[in-house]
Amino acid sequence: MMNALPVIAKRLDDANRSATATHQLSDDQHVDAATGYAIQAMGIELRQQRGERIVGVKMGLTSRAKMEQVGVDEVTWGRLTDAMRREEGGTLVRTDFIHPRAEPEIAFVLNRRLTGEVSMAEAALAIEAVTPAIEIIDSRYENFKFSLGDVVADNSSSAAFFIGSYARPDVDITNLGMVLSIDGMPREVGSSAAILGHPLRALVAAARMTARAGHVLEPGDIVLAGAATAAVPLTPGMQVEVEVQDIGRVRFDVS
Ligand code: OOG
Ligand code: MG
Repeated sequence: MMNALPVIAKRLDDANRSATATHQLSDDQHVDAATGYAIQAMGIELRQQRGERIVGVKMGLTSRAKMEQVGVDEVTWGRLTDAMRREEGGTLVRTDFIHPRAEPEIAFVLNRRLTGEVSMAEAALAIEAVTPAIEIIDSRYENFKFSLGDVVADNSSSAAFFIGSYARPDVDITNLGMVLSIDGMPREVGSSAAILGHPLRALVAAARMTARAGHVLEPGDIVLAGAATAAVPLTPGMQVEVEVQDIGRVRFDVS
């Protein structure tokens, strides 16, 4: 039985709001990436109808470590809303999520519109600030298992994010150490170079891929470049911190 796309978008939205996993779309029908993006847009519209505002985008699967962890080897993107943003140093409630994982990331804050085919130099000029970031991903699918179309439909697993303090836009981000620590002990260690060879490429990809969907990156938007390492499952009591060399730290607790 083929389900209409709005029905699927609603099922994923319900799964998110009730923190209850749902079965993969590919159990019922094949969903390609283009269909996945159409479902994602419908799901975001449901959020907007509840008053949420788009504040940027997240890039996903921009590093080999991430691609290998979930078995999907294409770069994806999703939308970030104001309701997904969490206070730096704050507390994340484990039961608000299905099976949350934390990822060490770098975020860009934009100072101008950026859309379509842009060069690395143009992308660099659009950066107001660079910040350390943590993305919380929480696949709405059972066992965190999905195909490319499935994960795209599910807003690329995005659930929440933390942004640290702003660093100057001209800091060299080519090859910075990135450490995700749990309770003060390093758990995942990587380099910003793992993100498409240079995290700026994630911003170039964001401008290009979002434009295909008619989405434009606006001044003030936040763009998460994607995780440099595998994601770490969260359990109550954990203290999570990400440090990005030369940029700074960002942390939160899990209750
Ligand atoms: C897909 C989202 C991946 C990243 O930073 O690579 C992602 C997933 O792993 O569930 O956010
Ligand atoms: Mg991510």
